Amino acid sequence: RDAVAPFNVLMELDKGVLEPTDHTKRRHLSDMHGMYLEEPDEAAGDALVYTVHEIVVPESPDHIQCSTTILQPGRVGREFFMTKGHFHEVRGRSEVYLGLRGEGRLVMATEGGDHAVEHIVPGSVSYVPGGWAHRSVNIGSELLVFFAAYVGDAGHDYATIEDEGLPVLLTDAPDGPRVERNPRY
Ligand code: M6P
Ligand code: ZN
Repeated sequence: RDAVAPFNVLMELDKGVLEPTDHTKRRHLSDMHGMYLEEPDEAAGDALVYTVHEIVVPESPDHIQCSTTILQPGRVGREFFMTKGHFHEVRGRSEVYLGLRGEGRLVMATEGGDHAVEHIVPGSVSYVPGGWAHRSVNIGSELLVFFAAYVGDAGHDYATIEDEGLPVLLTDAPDGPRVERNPRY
């Protein structure tokens, strides 16, 4: 068993910042090349899309990985800013999301092509069962902040959804956010 002593981390609820944080990853538009239907405007430069603060614990099923994600508001073409999205390498591993700030959607899909879309709002608790890829989308005009916890050895498989994406897209339509079929899927 990996020995980890009990510890506390303090989260700034509206910013998602963990203090202390062990590890921070930042994803810019250039990290998401080809994931949006359209290419970003040159004027957007290499904008920051999201930041993930992680609490690092051993990658074993005895542990629970925890992270906060801060998604910037924005669009590429008609699609809202989103995370890359992934399956778990160990497919059966589940995950829980707790919404803290802003308004988003959690898009989930199985390898068989089933999909589900849930709301992320302050206080929402979303359960992502094993076998469902998951991607979060900021449909609002402010930051989207949420906390995630998942089984320690889950791992991230980005490759499976990298080329075709998920069955549906979240787009900014005149009457509000719209769930559209993904023509590339
Ligand atoms: C959540 C969790 C993390 C994930 C992050 C960003 O915090 O699901 O495991 O890394 O969102 O999503 P992605 O890894 O798909 O870019
Ligand atoms: Zn995950």
